[in-house]
Amino acid sequence: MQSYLDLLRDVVDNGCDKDDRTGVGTRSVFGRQIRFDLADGFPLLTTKRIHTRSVVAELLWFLSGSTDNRWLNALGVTIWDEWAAADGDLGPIYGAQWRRWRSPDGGVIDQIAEVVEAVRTDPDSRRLLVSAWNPADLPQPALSPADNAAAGRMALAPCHCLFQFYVQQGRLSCQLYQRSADLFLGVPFNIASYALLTHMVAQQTDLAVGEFVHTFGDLHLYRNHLTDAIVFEQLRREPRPLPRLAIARRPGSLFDYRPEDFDFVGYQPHPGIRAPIAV
Ligand code: THF
Repeated sequence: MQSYLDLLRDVVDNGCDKDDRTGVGTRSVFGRQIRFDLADGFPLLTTKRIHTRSVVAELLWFLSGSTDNRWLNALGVTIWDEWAAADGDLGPIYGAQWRRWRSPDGGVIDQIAEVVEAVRTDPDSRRLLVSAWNPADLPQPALSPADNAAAGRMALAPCHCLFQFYVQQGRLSCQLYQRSADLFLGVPFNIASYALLTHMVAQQTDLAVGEFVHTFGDLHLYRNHLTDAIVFEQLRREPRPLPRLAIARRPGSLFDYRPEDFDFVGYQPHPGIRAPIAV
């Protein structure tokens, strides 16, 4: 995960100050890319502890098609609490777009089921894409996240908004385009989440894992993370060997995994670092 620390350094050294929607302010660069060969180990940050239970639960929640924060809360996960309406609703965010993109004829498109089937039947396809960016459902900037959700719009515009699979020599790779990336808090989650998804899709399609390629638009550090106890503490730490992902069984479909199916074997991170989340 040296490449993650290099990105931190890059934003600290080359970023420009920018105001943002949340009012916190960021230091930001535009257009970066990192890549991980998933055969070399699971890309889970070792220079601070990542809460893998939250990563796994959030991905299973997206895959279930749910956009109800109470589903996550039931598993003890609170990372979406700040954006939910009073009844837990988040509007048509990732789960809704991935599994139930509304088509003009009134039907719905299950992008995830279709892409898994296409990886299986047409692995050379150059159309193995899933988009969460649905302009018709974007939030209205004047409303709060909870008010947008209550109005049937996304509480938050998708940050990780487009991904593509690619098959070569029996290996499945995935590239993500992330338009907006909170490098300290969100990105370690996002890397782990898409690496996990790639492992799951590979298992379901009888492929080995290839690379995870992570492409960033606005890549930023929130100003309140640029402190000696947060970003600079992490930069002083030495990366440790990556864990290995063990999947306990092979469920019947991509939608049948359970949290206890995943084990991050040999994960020995440095201690966690608390940081405030920008809402
Ligand atoms: N908003 C912002 N400002 N950053 C984000 O990364 C982000 N997301 C999702 C939606 N809005 C965002 C939410 N994802 C944490 C991690 C990921 C989140 C939200 C919060 C977080 O607080 N992590 C802590 C605690 C972990 C835990 O409680 O399990 C951490 O130390 O990692 C990015 O897609």
